[in-house]
Amino acid sequence: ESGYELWLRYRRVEDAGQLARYRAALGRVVRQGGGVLQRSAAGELARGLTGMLGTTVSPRRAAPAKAAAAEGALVIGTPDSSDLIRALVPPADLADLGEEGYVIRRVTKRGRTWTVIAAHADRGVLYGAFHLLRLVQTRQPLERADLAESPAAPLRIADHWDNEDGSIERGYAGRSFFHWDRLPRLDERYTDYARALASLGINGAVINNVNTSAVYLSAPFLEKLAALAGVLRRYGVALYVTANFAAPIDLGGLKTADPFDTGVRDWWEEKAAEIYGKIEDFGGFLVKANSEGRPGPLDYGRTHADGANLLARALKPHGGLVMWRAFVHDSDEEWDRQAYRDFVPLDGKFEDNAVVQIKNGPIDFQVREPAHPLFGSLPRTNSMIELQVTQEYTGHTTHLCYLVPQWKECLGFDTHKAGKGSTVERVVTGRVHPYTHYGFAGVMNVGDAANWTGSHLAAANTHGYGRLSWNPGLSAADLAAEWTRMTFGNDPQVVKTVSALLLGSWRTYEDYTSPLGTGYLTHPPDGSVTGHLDPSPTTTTQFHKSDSEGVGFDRTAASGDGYTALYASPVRERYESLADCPEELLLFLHHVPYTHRLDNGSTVIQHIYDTHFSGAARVREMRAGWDALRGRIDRRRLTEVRDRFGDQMAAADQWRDTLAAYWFRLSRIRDERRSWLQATVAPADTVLLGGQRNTLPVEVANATGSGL
Ligand code: BDP
Repeated sequence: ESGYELWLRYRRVEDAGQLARYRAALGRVVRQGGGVLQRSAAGELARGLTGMLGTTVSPRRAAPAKAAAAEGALVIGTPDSSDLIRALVPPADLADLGEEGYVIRRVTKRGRTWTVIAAHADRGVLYGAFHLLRLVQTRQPLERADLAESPAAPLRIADHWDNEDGSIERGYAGRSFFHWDRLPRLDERYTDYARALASLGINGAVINNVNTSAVYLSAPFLEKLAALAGVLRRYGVALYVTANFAAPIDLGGLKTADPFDTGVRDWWEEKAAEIYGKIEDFGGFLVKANSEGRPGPLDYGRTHADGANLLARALKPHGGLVMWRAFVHDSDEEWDRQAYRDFVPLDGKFEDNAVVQIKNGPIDFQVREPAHPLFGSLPRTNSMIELQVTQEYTGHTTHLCYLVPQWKECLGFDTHKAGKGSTVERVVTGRVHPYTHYGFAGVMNVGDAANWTGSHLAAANTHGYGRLSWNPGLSAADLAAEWTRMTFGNDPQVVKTVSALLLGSWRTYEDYTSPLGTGYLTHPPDGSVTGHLDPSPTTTTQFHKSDSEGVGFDRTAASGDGYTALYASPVRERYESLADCPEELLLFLHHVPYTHRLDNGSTVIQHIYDTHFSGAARVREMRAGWDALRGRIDRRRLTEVRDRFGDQMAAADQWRDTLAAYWFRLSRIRDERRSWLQATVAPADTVLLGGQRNTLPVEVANATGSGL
């Protein structure tokens, strides 16, 4: 198998009894009306059920005749489009589910039993259809099915960092599959992508990079966008683009992009009208402004709110939205505090169709960061969270790093900004402050690779992101198991092994790369794909502040940069205190001597050595675990994943050796548990045990090689 089908694999049900029960319940599909989204729902059910039931299932308009009634039927639709639905599900049961929610239920009426997917609107029917398919894919019994779902947030967006030349910024799964040279000509992959998004409940896609030129807003491009929007629309996905703030200059020939200039305002209004003339359900703009050299309102002495409102007002008559990114920074020193400093004073100044999009943490998608202090700090400004699905700092496609546990941890973080219980999850699902727009954006990890994500297991992150954006209450363990079942089948051994591999992978990656919140240690991007992948601690000391005395970034109010003060009590005090601060964030928040003792009695330096070694060793165990699935997973995917684990083993060793040597060289404190130094350090440079530092210069030979 190539992996192209992702989690939408519809293999025949193996167990004969179960197959018979599914056939009886789902062998006929009745759809009586509805629009394009219901047609897509019916099409997907036909495809999925035909595959899984091993018999042709095609939707009909009429209920099966009495004689065939014993075989039952699946009925889908809305009360408006279907009298059967009206008869089977009381409208009151759908009333609170909104436009996107649905009910899946077994209903027995006048001696006949129906399986029903009912929703208030077609969009709900589509999501319900994918849910039902998921139930069958994961081989759940339907006999007592009775569930109602609606999404936690209205914005569930896939962000692409794709460029018009086909490259993808921080993309590791081949090149972009948005072919601007060929569009408006369409190919099948667009449809399959839209299916994959809809299956997760994702309802918007930003199809170009945050670092964008204005070309996407030009007339010829709008034709291409319209074609793409047409495909996405069939699956309920709205098309958005990132807008370059200087577009009035670059495209319109104006002399300024000042938000207070009437010519600029008119230009955006006309542009918005032009776009909606071509794409009636256009979602809106995402904007990166005044960050990393991008143009923005600050260039004209205006604020981020002024900039966002300029675009928001242009979009408002058409129902569009502006997602304005809070990822702003001018200097490394201020990086952790700048977004807070720039946005908090603007609270309440943004239009109600603008949303501030906040990365999960204050730095930049590191393996471990605290939750961004802006969450909960903008009670009167719509806010959404931005997560990174592509593994920019978490191993690209070489390392397995299942990020759902990381996202869950961030979402579960209690900001205390509006009292106890103001978790990030509740903030971005609009339950803490009365937001009108809120939700999730995920920077995607898909490209034109045969399996979409470059490495087969990376698709678990794509799936996990989408599912969490629908329901952030789902557990990482349930999502890992669900994805595994849908991707590799229901063999209990496979489900158990792959789930465990996924669930342990983030911690393992953290251990051999950057334990205790050390943070940014990767090679800066230099145009090559190894940027932000390989270890390079000496080039990022401004982030981890390691020196011969100690390690860690002092962000306390007492002696550091004051970052801890951006949190509410009691988080602030917990972070400020060396004794109380969560150990996994120790070096993110404090600068400590290498001999500082952790809760487990180890010194910081010893812990660093231990985790680098144990983490790298666990990658070997991961491959062994995977190997044990031989015969249970198709040969191609088995081999490709195995090869990937081989690459990860080598890379983990390189991380371990580079980092252990780096900190030894700085601290000159030797590893108490292993003898790797004795092999490489000349006897004259004796390194003292027991935390005492050797004052002699020590060269660690072969620091990055196998010599350790
Ligand atoms: C960083 C990426 C950079 C992005 C930037 C952003 O390295 O390519 O442009 O974030 O989010 O993680 O704007």
